Amino acid sequence: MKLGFPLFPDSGSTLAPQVDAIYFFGLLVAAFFSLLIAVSIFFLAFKYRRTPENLVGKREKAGLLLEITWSVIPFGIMLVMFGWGAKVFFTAQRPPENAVEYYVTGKQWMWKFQHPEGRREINTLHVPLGQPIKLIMTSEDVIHSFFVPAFRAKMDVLPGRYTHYWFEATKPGTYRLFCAEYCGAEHSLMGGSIVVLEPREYEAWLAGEPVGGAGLASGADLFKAKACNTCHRPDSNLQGPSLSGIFGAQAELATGGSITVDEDYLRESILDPTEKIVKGYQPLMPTYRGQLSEEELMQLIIYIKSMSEESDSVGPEAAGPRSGRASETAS
Ligand code: HEC
Ligand SMILES: [Cu+2]
Repeated sequence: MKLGFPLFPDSGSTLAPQVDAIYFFGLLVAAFFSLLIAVSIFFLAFKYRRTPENLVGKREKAGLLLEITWSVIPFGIMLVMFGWGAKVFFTAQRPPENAVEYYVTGKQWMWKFQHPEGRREINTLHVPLGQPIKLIMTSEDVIHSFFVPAFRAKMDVLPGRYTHYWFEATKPGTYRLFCAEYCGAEHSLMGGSIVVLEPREYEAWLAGEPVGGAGLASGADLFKAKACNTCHRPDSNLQGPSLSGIFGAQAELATGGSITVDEDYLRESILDPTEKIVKGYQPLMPTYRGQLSEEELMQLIIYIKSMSEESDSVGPEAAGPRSGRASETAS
């Protein structure tokens, strides 16, 4: 469909054709019924126009069969739209298992990115082709929204919690990124681009970039600088529980019950340590609210997650036995 002007945004992700298909289906149904109704109005108005001067209207009995037909058919079409829409929605909301995690911080008025290998970028994100990519996103200040029209996906970026976005790019190229939530004076300038590279080119690009970024300490450094290690040695239970292998596992709480350790739980544990106390421990941990930027918090969370990965490779014993915690990865 070449019209000389962009009727449709470029299509660049595995999700795009699915979203377009359901969009066109909706459009087709709407166009068909609009036409049917418009034509019927004119046809019936003409057919039943008053010919003899003294003709008056008479009431028609409603036909039951007709009533049922024009209720059941639209209902069926709506159900198709609902079922199909739900399927595409779930696909869009659930990152595939093998997705690689990238981190995004929105800030008035820029996007900051961090690669899994630690590379950092502002307003431009390089990603490899054909690899599902999961973005873990938060905001330093107000609500932003991450929107790449070519990927047909959009997700709000909220202060104080993490939201997720995923895509798998289907062709190399540069795709525009927009902030889709009015966020202040320079909202319209808060954009950027996603650069999709062939996997080999991506490797070459990565190799040429320095790890880490100016002025931002790594999670491991922050863990020492903020004295987390005085209570949480990675390999032992001192005053605080060992953090090795906790990500994705269940945390047993002093109040009873348990909770899956995810990014939001780690965030809360650091900013509001007294909110959920780990079973068997005293509420000794000081709050770090106001002492860490969103980006620093993210570095700490990435670091704690990486401890989990290490413990996966050496086995649960090497990471220290954890009382009262059932790791999903430990067999
Ligand atoms: C004074 C000692 C102390 C310091 C310093 C400390 N913590 Fe803690 N931390 C604890 C204790 C005790 C607990 C368990 C009780 C609780 O849940 O508050 C805990 C719990 C946690 C948990 C929840 C763990 C779980 O198993 O569910 C996380 C995550 C955590 N701390 C991270 C950190 C980070 C990151 C830092 C540094 C920025 C830090 N802590 C600094 C003592 C400390
Ligand atoms: Cu914004």
